[in-house]
Amino acid sequence: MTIAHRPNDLASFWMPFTANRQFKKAPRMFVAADRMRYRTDDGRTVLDGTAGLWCCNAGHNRPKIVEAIRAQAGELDYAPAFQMGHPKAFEFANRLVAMAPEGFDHVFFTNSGSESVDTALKMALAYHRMRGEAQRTRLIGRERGYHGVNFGGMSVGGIGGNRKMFGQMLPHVDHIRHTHDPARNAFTRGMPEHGAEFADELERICTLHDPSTIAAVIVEPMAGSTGVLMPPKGYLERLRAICDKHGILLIFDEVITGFGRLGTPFAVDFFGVKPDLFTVAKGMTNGVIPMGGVFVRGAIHDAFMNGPEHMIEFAHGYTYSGNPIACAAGIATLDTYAEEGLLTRGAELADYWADALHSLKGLPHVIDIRNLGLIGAVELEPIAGEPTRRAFSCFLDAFEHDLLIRTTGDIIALSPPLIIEKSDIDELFGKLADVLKRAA
Ligand code: PXG
Ligand code: PLP
Repeated sequence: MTIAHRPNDLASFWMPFTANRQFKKAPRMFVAADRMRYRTDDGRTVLDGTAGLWCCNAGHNRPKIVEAIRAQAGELDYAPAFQMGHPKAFEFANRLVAMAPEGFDHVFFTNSGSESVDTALKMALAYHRMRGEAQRTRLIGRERGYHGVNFGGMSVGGIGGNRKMFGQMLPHVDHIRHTHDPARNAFTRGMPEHGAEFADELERICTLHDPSTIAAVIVEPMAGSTGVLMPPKGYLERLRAICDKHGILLIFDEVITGFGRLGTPFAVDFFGVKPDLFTVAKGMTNGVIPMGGVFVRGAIHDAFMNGPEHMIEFAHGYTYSGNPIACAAGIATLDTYAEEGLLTRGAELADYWADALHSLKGLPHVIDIRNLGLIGAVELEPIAGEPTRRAFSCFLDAFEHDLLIRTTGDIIALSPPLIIEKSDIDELFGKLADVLKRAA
């Protein structure tokens, strides 16, 4: 194959969530990808330990998806999203609702996880207003939560570094504490035993603000971006019970957990706790075309379907909501998942994955290891006075040794394509063990 030439000027592109100056001094470029592996511009093959950014769940360059995009582009490239329809949007929505947990009868289309979150928050506020509870304007998130980067998601998000530069954000937002408790839970396999009681903080916040002012609580059922925090056993059930008691909507942000990451189609299936709305993106189209969505229970949708029929019920939507090429990619993605059993493959591999991951215990600087489904995290002791440097050095070293990992703070996060084979798992953890042994 031909290798693309390095662009000779990297200055124009202001890269997202990137150390731009470091990158541009020593660029890391992918030029092709197939199944489990990327190809770099210097001709190396790199094992994808992160499914891109938690999104290429069926791996790369999947023929059905590629073909669907080509065909759709040649047939109907774009149709107006407002007041007009096209068949693929309805077909994709039907397919999604058919595979969603029972009761989620409708899906609203967006173009990213961030847009999905802001859409879900707006739905929650509007829903209460429709029902005559316009005083429910408060939104509750959680420390260390990640809900994207738009103003709504950032406001309910709880990662300090993502918030501190951007002023006041939304008013009337509060946060419950995060669930990380290494003193009691370090090196737990699967869900931690301790910490269900952290959910009770929601009750305290309800008392403080008056629960009848709270519209919704939003959490990631498994917190990904902050460095992979599994919900303690019983925790999500308690959140659900407190929300029910006070008439508060519960939103799960399934942007990472959706589409097979935990070995079930959705985290709702895995944990057996049902929110009122849940957000998706990423794996919805295998990451190939930007797309996201919000799944909604029938009763919430129906509350909007009042008033004169010629009136728009929900004043919200994006130019690219339900874009035809995105929908075609999404349908082909669901076909690929179904044909290859990928949405439950994580469950088959979870034990093998967990064994390999936890074998890293005892290597230098490793202070915690966490796993669930096909997700893994290795938490490293930070270098004194230089947080994030150790993990970032591991990321660079892994890349030089043909392995793509992701780091956040001093945590290494792993989330491979769900097509991963046992031999790939061996290779991944063999390489990662070497990285950790070399780590300063
Ligand atoms: N909610 C959750 C739970 C997410 O994980 C978003 C919303 C925002 O999605 P968009 O599509 O707007 O990026 C996310 C995204 C990482 C990483 O390495 C995680 C995300 C994005 C990029 C990197 O942890 N999560
Ligand atoms: N800004 C302007 C000036 C617009 O006209 C629009 C959409 O029409 C937007 C922002 C929103 O763009 P999008 O629908 O892609 O989110």
